[in-house]
Amino acid sequence: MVNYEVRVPTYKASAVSPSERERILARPIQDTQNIRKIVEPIIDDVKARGEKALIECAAKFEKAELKSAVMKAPFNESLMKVDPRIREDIDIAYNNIYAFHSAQLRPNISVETMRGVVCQRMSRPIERVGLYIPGGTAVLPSTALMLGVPAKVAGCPHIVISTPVRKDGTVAPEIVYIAHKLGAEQIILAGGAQAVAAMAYGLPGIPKVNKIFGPGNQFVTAAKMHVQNDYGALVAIDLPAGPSEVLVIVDESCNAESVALDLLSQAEHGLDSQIVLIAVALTDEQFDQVEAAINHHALRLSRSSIIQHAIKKSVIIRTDSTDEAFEWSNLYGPEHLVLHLKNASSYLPKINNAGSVFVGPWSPVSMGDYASGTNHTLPTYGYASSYSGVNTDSFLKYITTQELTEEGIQRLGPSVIRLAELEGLTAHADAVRVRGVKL
Ligand code: HSO
Ligand code: ZN
Repeated sequence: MVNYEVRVPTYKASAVSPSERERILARPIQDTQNIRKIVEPIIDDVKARGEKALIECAAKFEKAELKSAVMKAPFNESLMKVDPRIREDIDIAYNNIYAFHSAQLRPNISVETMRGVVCQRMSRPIERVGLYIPGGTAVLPSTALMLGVPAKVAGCPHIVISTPVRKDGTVAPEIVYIAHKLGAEQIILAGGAQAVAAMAYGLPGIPKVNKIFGPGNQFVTAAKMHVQNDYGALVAIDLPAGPSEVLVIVDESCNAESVALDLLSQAEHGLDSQIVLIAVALTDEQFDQVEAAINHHALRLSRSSIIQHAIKKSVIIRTDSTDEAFEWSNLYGPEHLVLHLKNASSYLPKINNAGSVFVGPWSPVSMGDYASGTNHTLPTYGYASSYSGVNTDSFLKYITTQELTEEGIQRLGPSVIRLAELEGLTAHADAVRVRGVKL
């Protein structure tokens, strides 16, 4: 056996009891108590002092001096000078994301549930949406696309973006270009909890938003949870986003290099990213090849130190069958699930819990992260068992309507009167009786 410098803890599925499975797959525990203690005073400060507080935060956290913490559209051309090739790439990604998210729009529905009783459902865009674009260890214009394009598709009339500035006080020109393409009205120059607070409570000239979207570090997530629970803010959030993660299932058909890089592409996101590899019936020789590739690339890549840290909390499971592999995968509920399996698409029916699935050897997560058309804002931390990733519906509300004819109320009214009286709600019953319905 080779002595690798980067070693991911490896288990044989057959030697693991069901209760141990959960322990092995546990995500690192997050210390939410302490984070809340840091985040809440920041939120209160932004709520009380608005832009002044944001300017101070930029000095403290981004080490940037700002005169104003808001950029209003139309954004100056000089702020969106993007390499023409990159501009084209952004446009290609934009169009693919647009196409996939437009196809998600659903027609209004109308159903005559009984003769004379017509129920309808119509959608309306959320009026004001706030999109958080993280800065931190990587600038993420792709996230601006992933949040902004579905907002556009849904028809949201007011889009606000919030993103931390770089040290020189500017925003990456790619983000400004995308904000311009989306028709965003303002860019709030703030990151972290302060950005969330600014969007939730508004600033002079910028009304509060109705829903906040976007991934971020633990402070951003804690702030989103906080404002969501504040009746004063009356603001919704997309989903509780956490560190990136990927689970890759491989069989003997896999290419070791591709597998290694699919894993490491998510490990490079952050120190707390997690990767899981499930190897189905590999020979020791094949398995060693995969491990060697992980080791080789983990040491070679530009974000090697982040990767090596993330890998420590990651696991490899060796199973005998694909059925077992999918049991593990469904238990984990990965944000990204990659299938390096022969006839990969035939396994889709076995998947119950996953944010987004990457099927077969030609579908690395990177494609979905940037440009294929699916969204990259996905449930992490096991939330894939109950949440969907961001999609066009995330930017819409549905309103139901009903219209009854006189015949309709005569037919259905007696049942409603009896049900209302059963509940002791006589005004409900009388609202039907007064219209001439008799039992
Ligand atoms: N994989 C990330 C999204 C992203 N990747 C942005 C590259 N840029 C979500 O977990
Ligand atoms: Zn990614």
